Amino acid sequence: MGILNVTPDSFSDGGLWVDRDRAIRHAMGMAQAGADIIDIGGESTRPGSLAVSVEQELDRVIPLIELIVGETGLPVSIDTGKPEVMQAAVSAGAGMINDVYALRTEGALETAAAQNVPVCLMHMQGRPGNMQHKPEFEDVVGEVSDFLLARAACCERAGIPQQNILIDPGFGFGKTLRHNIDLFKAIPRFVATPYPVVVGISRKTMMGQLTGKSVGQRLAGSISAAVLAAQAGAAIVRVHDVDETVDALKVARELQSDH
Ligand code: PT1
Repeated sequence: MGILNVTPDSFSDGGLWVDRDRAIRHAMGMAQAGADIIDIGGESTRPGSLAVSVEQELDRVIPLIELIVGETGLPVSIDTGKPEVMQAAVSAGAGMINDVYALRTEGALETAAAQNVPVCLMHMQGRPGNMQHKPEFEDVVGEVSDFLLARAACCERAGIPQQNILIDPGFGFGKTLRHNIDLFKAIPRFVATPYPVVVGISRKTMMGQLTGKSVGQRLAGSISAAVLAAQAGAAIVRVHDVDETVDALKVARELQSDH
């Protein structure tokens, strides 16, 4: 899964058109490089980020979804917690909903169920604005796993078929380095549930903590984590660097296969 952030570039004076053109070229590049899904998000959820309005998010993502589905032919996933955006995105051609709030926003569960597309449920402690303030768990793997299974059960009760539900431990979302490491090592436990597992770790703070590198220097660390996640059974890895990650996954797969 290739990441396409469509949060405006404050350094560009071309407005939405320049950003749109750049976004489409980036999506085409990821498709060419072997992405299977493009994940489009119009609201940052990294630590300390602030919410944007429904109108702003719709303006950013909806015109792009149609273009990117048309140009790349790839399934597009919409990274949003807002029911209005979920609905409009699927109408515009998105084939998957990726919600870091795990459909807990008012109206999101019902709206997602009505769209008839796969949904990715992610665990987060707190909200993006405050989640890294003082993350605390007694048993991070148990708590994250209980939360995801409870949300998946809610989805099934709301009419989302089991085969349309994916789960994601939410690396970096209200977690210390220790929590993230414990969760990463427990990927096989999440894989043992009925739900395919999504792992998003690319360029995150934990990569910086493990390597001492700034955000632009975390490629090797991120690839290493993506390969290990896939080896542990993750179905989808959400990454910025599609070309490099696809190569790494191809090599790892060939050098490990029994045939
Ligand atoms: C993710 C994810 C996501 N991450 C899914 N969707 C982000 N399913 C957005 C940091 O520690 O992991 N899974 N959508 C981006 N969020 C973050 C969080 C970015 C933490 C950076 C950090 O640096």
